[in-house]
Amino acid sequence: MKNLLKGVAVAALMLAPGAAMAEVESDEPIIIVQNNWTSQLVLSYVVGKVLEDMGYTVEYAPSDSQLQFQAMADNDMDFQVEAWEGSMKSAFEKAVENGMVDVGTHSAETREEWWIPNYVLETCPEATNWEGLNACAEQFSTAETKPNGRFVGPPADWGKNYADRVKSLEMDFEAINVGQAATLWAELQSAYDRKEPIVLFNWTPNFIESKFEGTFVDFPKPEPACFDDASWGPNPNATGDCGAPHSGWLKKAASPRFEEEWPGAYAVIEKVDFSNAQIAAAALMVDVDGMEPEEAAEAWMEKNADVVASWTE
Ligand code: TMO
Repeated sequence: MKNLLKGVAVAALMLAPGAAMAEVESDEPIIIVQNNWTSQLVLSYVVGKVLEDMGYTVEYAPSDSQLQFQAMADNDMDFQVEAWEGSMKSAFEKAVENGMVDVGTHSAETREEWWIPNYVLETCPEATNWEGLNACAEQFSTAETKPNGRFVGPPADWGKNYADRVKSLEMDFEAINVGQAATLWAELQSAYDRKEPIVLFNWTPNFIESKFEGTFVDFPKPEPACFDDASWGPNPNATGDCGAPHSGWLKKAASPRFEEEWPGAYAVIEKVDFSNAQIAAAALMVDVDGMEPEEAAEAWMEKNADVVASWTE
């Protein structure tokens, strides 16, 4: 018993210098939001680990991609590393009106949209455009959607626009939404192996571009009027008859309490800035190399040690 206590005391002494170095403004946990796609999970761990190394207490909490922003405005969650314009703009902007903090825009340029593998162009050469794609809708039909084509749509919390477009543009498609990202890739792989026509939701930066050759489908470019003026766009009787932005922003968001409670950590999240290549690499480590997101975060930090160091300078 005595020896055990002695051991504990020695361990405590050994920890002491580190603990002293790691003095932070508050031990209250910083709650980092986790979503349901890979790069977001990996990069959340990257930022979380940097903050933990500085001595902050970090917790992770899964959240819906739309509801997360109001939760941050309410100080129920504290940080989101990847807010995407295409799927989250309106929920993001509403939450900013309610107090959520826009912590700035990454260098990365993003796109979320209907997407086809390039071999599809052999049988439907105009499919890079929504009207051309629609003309070949039957090629994409399944037993479930016949005679309409099937659009393999995103999980519900990535927004309704992508599926609703079928209605507002009166397309001969039916959106069949998946429950999780992994189903998108399984559908793509199985079609790809057999060179079968497929159109699915995809985004960039992602691991997809290093594994599959493909193209986004162009829809009418979005303008605010597309969503509040029915007369705008190809369908004079419907709103939402447009696509997602071709070069969308990627933002960081924080709770109103963040800067006050953890100013040293806030200085870090302000500096965090990911490029397209850095985000794609994070996804690839998991979706191609098979790492767990947390393990991928460690590997990512090793590869990008200079980037990580620049956040805490
Ligand atoms: C929200 N996402 C990046 C998966 O399109």
